[in-house]
Amino acid sequence: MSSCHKAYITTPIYYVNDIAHIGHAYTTIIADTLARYSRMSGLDTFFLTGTDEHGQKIEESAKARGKSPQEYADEISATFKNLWDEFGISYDKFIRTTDKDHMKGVQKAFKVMYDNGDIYKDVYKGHYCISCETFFPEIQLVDGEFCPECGKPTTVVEEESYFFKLSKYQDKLLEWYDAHPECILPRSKRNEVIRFVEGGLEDLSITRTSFDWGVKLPEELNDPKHVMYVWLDALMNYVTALGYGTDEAKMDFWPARVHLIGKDILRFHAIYWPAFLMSLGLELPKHIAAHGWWTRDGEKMSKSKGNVINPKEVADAYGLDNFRYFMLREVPFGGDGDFSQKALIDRINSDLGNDLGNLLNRLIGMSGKYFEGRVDASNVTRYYQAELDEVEASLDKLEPLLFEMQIHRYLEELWRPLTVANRAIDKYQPWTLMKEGKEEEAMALNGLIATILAKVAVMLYPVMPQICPKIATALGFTIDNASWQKLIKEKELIKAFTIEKVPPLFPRIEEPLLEQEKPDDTKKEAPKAPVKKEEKKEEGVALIGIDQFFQTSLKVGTVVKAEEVPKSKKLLLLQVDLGEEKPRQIVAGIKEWYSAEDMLDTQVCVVANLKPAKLMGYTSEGMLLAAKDEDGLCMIRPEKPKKPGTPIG
Ligand code: ME8
Repeated sequence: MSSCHKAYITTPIYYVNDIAHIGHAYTTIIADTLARYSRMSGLDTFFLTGTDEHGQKIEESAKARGKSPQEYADEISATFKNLWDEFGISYDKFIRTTDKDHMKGVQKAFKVMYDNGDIYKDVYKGHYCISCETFFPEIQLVDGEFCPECGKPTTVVEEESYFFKLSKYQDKLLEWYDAHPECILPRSKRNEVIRFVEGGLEDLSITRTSFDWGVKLPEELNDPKHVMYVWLDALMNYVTALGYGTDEAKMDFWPARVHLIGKDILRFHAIYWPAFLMSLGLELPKHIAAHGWWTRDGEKMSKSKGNVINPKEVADAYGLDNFRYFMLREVPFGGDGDFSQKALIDRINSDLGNDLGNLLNRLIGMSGKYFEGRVDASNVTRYYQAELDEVEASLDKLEPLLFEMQIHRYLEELWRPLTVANRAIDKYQPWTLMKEGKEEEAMALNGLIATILAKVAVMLYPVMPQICPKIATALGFTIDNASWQKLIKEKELIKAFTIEKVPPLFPRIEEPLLEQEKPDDTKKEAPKAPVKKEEKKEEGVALIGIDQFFQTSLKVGTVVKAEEVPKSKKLLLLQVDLGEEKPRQIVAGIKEWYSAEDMLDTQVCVVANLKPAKLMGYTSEGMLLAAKDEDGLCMIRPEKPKKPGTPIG
């Protein structure tokens, strides 16, 4: 049985009736993050993913394409595996339910449950939804016919079937939920499950005779016309992957530390699966963690709308690690999330570019300018103990947050040390320290910043496994169990090193990099009611949705340099600080009303996500907001001074 030094982490196994989309990538990336953290922290880790290949749905999809189910499953399973390989997903095993060992294990499990008296034969009469691969009692159907989950028509099934005595486990399940408040995460989901089980459990039909594409019953039962219900087959993957029923050497990883799933399949994992395990006499998983649903720009994704997000396209366009960070940071685990390019770009430019990338650049700049690239943290505790304490207090909170699946809070908390670092530079000003001859103090500040960056890089590594090693290299160390031990567990400072310059890790992104997909014309939406003219226009201006408004990035900036554009009557050339790595150059047509001197050191409002344009040979990277009437033009400015880069909206 699994000791506390082992961590077994699983994703659902994905149906091979479709290719991977953002939802599959999300589950897999969370699991990968947990697995990477487990390994880095020295746990013996086993990370499982794979594909679910049997059942009526797959049989029908294959038929529709003129392929055998096996051929079809081979093809689609490979697309999942290839994508995870391209994404560097660190799985230890990719299981397929058509694997021989898996099928043997499922047969063994069936036999054990049968011998325990938990399986009996009867006739199943009822409704089946092929799309959800789920039986529904008549009472749950919508209008007596349609699936309550997906809305598709169900088929009436009346066939001989083996049943699993689920009802027998009702009380034991309730005891388990009660004794283990964290068995289902987030905890609110556990209450839903408890209410469902308290409502009464019916025995579960676990074999079918009306199609063929599934695992046969154990030979001893001598009943060849039955195949196993696809969910029984699929759930067993979590133990057959460890060798259950064949070579059981890896069974010491059981029970799973966490089964990661989407909320759509919680009932199978939180009710059927523990009941099967009880029947098999196996321990129950430590956690079943159900995440929410991704939509796109506020809408459900579907092929007919043409708005399904291809994770590879997003990762190729925006960077895999940026995509990973976005998905994990944007949505509280368990809640639904909306994918929009604007939200992704904001996370990259703000959290990653401004807070993290910029800090590394500041460190490289300071060390280069004052110390020929040297960084030495020996005197940090002498000058900056308060800052260190604040950083360590945040870092101490991280590990529990991760395994409670509060991954967004993990990342939020991990950003606090970056704020401490950025604030320390602004407060202690290395340039002033150097001017005042306080070289030791300035070097200690350098050491503080490097130490913070190193610790953040270690803890961010599981989420951003490509970029964090680059940060570590610049800081002269490698991310592994030893550095995690020293920097995180033992709270050590970074060893003295000479910094390496790195190209900017998070180049600013000004506009969406992916084209919006067009709806599929073959499946036109129902015509919408015509919009009345007065609803559409206001004073001749087309009305826009709030989403369109938020596509404009408006920010407060401070003019740090202003000069005239030679030979131009209208243009001033401004450098405007927007809180970014370097000021933006903005060419403004305001010279008739403002001189360069008028503008210097004033605050302005800037449209920050315009495509750069050239005016009189100068690139302009933004536009100032101003109001103009017959009396002339005036700038729009914040009423009180605001930090450069403060968003307006
Ligand atoms: O259910 N948002 O496989 P599946 C978030 N084979 N996650 C999503 C999503 C979305 N829009 N769409 C899918 C099955 N997912 C079974 C599982 S396990 C023993 C058998 C994710 O291919 C989410 O994790 O339909 C969901 O649970 C999983 O994909 C379902 O994948």
